[in-house]
Amino acid sequence: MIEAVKEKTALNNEALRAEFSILSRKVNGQPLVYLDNAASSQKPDAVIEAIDRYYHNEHSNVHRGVHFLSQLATEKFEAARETMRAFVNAAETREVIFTKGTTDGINLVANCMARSVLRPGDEILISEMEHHSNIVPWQMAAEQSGAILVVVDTDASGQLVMEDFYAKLNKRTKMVSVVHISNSLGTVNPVKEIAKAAHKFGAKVLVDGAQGAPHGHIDVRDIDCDFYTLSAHKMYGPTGMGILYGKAAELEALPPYQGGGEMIKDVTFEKTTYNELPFKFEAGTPNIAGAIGMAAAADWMAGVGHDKIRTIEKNLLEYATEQLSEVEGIRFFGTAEEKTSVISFLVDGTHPYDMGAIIDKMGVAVRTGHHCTQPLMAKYGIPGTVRASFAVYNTYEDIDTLTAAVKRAAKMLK
Ligand code: C6P
Repeated sequence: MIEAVKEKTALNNEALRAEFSILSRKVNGQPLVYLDNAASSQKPDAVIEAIDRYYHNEHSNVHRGVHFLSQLATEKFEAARETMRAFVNAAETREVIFTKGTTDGINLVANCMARSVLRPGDEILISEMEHHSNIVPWQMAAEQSGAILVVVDTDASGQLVMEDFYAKLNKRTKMVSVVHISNSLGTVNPVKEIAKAAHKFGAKVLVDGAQGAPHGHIDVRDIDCDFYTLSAHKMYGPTGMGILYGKAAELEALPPYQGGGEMIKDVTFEKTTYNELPFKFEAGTPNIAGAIGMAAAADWMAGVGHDKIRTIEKNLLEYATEQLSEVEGIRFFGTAEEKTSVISFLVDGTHPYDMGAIIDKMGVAVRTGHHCTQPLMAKYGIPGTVRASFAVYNTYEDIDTLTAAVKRAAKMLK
C-alpha cells in the first residue's frame, strides 16, 4: 500500500537534487541522508556560485565609492533587496532591512520598541511554542521598559489555543510576536487571523518567519503583519544573513538600532541626523556577499516553483508519517492539521540524544534536543525530541533509511 502511495506521487526532484553537491558526500562511511533542514538547509550550486562570482569579480564596499566596482557591488546589493521585496511581497524596497538573520531582526524590533513605544504595564503577547529568539529579546525589552510578557497556550496537538489568544489580547497589548511555523512541531499558525485581531486593539504584530520562508509563498501584505523576519540559511541561502520586513510607517516610527556609518545623514559632535529607510537600520559595512547569496537562493526557489516545493514537502511529510508510525513505541509531537515537513518524535525507552548519535553512524542527520524551545519541551514534560525535517531535495529513500535506522537504534537502546 505504501509502495502505491510512492508510485502515485513521484517527487520528480532528481534533477534539482543533483544541484546540491554536498548531498553526494558520505558521512561515517554511509551515503548522507540530510534531514536537518529546519536547522539549516543545504545550498544549491547556483547560490555558491553567486557568492563565488561576487568575491572573484564584483567585490567592493557599497554606497561609498564612485569607482566602477563600488557601483557594481551597490547595484548587485540593491538588486538583492528588490529580489527579497518580491520574495515576501512587500510594497516597497525600503521596507526590506538586511539583517544577520531572524534573531537579529527580532532583537532589532524588541530593542527599538523598548526604547520608544513600550511603557510600564504594557503587554507583549507571545506563545508557548516560540523559539528562544522570540522569547528572550522580549524578556529583555520587558525588563528595560517595565512591560509584561504574556504567553498564549499551545494544546496537546501543538496548535495555538485561539480562545486563550483572544482572552489575553486587550488594550494593554502593544505587541503580538508569534512564530509563523513552529520549528519543533511544524505547526502553521493562523498569522493572518492573529494580525487582524491584534490590530483591532492597536497592537503591532511581528511574525517570526524563520521556518516560514523555506516553504515559499510569503505574502506580508496578505498577512498584514507589521514586521516579518527570516533567515537566508534556512531557505537554501548563506548563513549570517536575513531580512527584517517592516511596514514603512512602523519602521519610520522606531528609533535607530545601532549607530555607525551608513545609518547617518549628517554627523556633528552636537547632533546626528539619521539616514532614511532602509539605511537607518543598517549601520556599518553590510554582508554584501550574503545579500547576493540570499537573493540567488530566492531566485532558485522561484525557479523551482513555490507550489512544487510545497507539493514535494507535503508528499515527504505524508510518507514519513506513515512509515515512522510503524516504529514500535513511537510518539509524535506536533500533529496539528496545518503543518509543514517537520516530524518530532520520541521512541519509548530511548533518549533523543542516544537515538540521534546512533543514527548519525548510519549516515542520517537529524536534530535532537529542545530545538531552542525549552518552555515548550517543559510543557510536554520531555527533555527534547528527535526531529527530522525535510527539504525539496529529500527522497522517499531518505525516509526509508531514516525509518530503518530508527528501528535499529531503538532495538539497540531498549
Ligand atoms: N531554528 C532550528 O534548528 P537564526 O538562528 O537567527 O537563523 O534563527 C533563529 C530561529 C528563530 N525562530 C525560529 C522559529 C527558528 O526555527 C530559528 C532557528 C533552528 O530549529 C536553530 S535553533
